[in-house]
Amino acid sequence: MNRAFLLFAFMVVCVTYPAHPQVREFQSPPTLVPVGPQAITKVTALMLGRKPTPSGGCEQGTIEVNGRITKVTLQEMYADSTIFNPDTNRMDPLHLRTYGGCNEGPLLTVSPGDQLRVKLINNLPVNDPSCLAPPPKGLTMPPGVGCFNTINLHLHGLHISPAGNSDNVLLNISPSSQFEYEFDIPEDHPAGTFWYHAHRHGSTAVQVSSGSSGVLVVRGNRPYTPPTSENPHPIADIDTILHTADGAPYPEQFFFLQQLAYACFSNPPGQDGGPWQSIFTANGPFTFNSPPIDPPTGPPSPANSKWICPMPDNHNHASPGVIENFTLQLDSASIWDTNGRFTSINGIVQPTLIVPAGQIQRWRFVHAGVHDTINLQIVPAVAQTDKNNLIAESKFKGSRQEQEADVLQQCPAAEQTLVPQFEIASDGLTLKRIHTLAGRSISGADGANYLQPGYRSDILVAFPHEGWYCLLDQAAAPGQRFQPGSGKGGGSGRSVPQLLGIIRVVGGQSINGDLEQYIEEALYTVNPQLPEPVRSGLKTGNIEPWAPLVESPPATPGPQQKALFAINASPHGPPLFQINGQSYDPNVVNFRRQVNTTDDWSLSSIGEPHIFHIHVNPFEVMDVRRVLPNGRELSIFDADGRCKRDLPKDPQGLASQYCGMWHTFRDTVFVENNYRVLIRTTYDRYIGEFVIHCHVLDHEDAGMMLNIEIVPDLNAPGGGLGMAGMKHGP
Ligand SMILES: [Cu+2]
Repeated sequence: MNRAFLLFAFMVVCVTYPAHPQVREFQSPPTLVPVGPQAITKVTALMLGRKPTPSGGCEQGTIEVNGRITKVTLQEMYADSTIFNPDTNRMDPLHLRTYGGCNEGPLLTVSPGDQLRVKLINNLPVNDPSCLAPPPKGLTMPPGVGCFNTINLHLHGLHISPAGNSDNVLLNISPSSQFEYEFDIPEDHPAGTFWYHAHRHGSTAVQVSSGSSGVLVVRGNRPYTPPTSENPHPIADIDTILHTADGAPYPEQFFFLQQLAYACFSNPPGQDGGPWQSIFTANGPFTFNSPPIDPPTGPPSPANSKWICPMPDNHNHASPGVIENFTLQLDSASIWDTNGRFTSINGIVQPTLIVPAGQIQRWRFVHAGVHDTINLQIVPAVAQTDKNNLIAESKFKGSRQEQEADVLQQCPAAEQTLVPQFEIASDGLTLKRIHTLAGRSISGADGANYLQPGYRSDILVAFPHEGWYCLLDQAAAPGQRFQPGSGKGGGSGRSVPQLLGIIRVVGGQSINGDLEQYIEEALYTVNPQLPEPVRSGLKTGNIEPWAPLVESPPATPGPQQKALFAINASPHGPPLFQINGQSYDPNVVNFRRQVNTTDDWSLSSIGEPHIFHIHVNPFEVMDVRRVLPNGRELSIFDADGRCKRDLPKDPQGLASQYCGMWHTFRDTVFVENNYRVLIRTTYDRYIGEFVIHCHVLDHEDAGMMLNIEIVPDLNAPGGGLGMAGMKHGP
């Protein structure tokens, strides 16, 4: 399509559909201020193909690109901002720990072979009540949780060194100090969608649910090259084939999905800095004396009612929305179901995105939330004229529960009308086949894109006709959700669909016929340089030449590794969050393995689902098995890797989100009760200590994490590290 026409269409849109005061425009992630000799070039590059993002007061960081070295300054700081609350139809004030001042950290972009240097400046106050022993009354926390002003930085999904000043999550960066990270991205690193976030044990959940996270994109320009006997699978980047006929990359959009768990606290006069003991809720103050939060059923009480932010006056001293009390705000399986907060996109609740019909776009989704499963669907809205503007017509008011009827009425999901999502990468890694999520089964994996905390999904999407569309977090069966509580698998409360965003399709060209064919035909047509049959493979969704990982080496002989997630009762004190019966101890190495070996791991959960994540190396999903009550295990896949249709009925509903995962490579995976997930991972290249953990980050903080150490040679003294007998300190 002609770019001048698109520009014209865009201008027409702006003139014809002025932003309604209540319409919140979709925004791309914030970007850093370019400095240094190449600043002008960088600014130009940043503006290409994308509207400049209003800084929103978050210019508290810089980027300097000098050849292969990208220097970034990130400030961890308290910042005052706002977020829309559909419940009250106004902006709630926020006072959160952020990277640079926005609700979402700045977009970072690197290329394979780059060195990314991040100067992480911790500008949080030294005075940290969560770091006192014991903490103030009402701020009690599980063992290991606290010191919310101590930070570090993790690049999630990157294959880089976990040691020293690289992706080392065992560092503590104290308030009022700074540290310079050097991340060497290897030349052969896959291009894809990754993210970065705070990862200091004990403060991870508080900081990430406060917005200390952002998108990290690795862009690649390595074209397809034919295999040779020496290099049977040369690396090639899918970025090189996703373009229009005139060579312009498909327009891309980032959807950084956050679950900011802010609450407004009642503080005594003159004590703006805490002590964070009493949350304003619709049913009165929620304090450490309130009844337990779980389960969310039963009569309304402060513990299971929505949080409110009253305007401060002489009678109340309401704080802005903060995240300061781990136990009240995060340490509950069901709190996100009832607290009234909405999943946001790039820091905005229910934004409206404008796209032309017929245009193929690349959408990059990152689940940067802490608690809630997101079940993505795109459906046409019922209201289809500007007069019936979904927002202006006062639809979608109230809490998620109160909006449910409007969502169901305005955004009805139907098999025939669901807009298909063509997934090309999961967890940043290009798939071997395009995974079509279309409307054959509305509640099953065919119709929805299940994102669990930590997941990424890159899709190609094209809208067939002008009109309004809803981006939904669709209601999901209990067995597909993270939220536990029943003791029998996922899903405590009733799952409620949430409107995540609105898509306004204007201009462009309608598509008649099959969307899958339209996209695959487009890929075929615009890439004439590719040899047959690689090129014709695109017509059937075969993208294996651009998949960075195709097959793991066989597992090294030896015992299989296992990770059994369970919350275990403690004889004295709060429940223990454990893997293999062990709570996290930073001084213990739980697994020691040799570099360049390959292990099979068996993952399971008891009591409620958890989310497995391993640093540094991705894994291949080898199999997913239903575990029947008699202990028998049945693979959910048939010989072709498709989900079997004849499995015995699962009372929780088949966890069909696994259906597309057969032999895919990922770094994070949902582990549902009564399932066993079998994975294979190679400890490739890097030595050092890193972690596996549950990506429900409050579980991680509370102990659901283990250390793994990769050594040069298990048979050498000390695993090959240090000199034998050498003393380390006193
Ligand atoms: Cu967990």
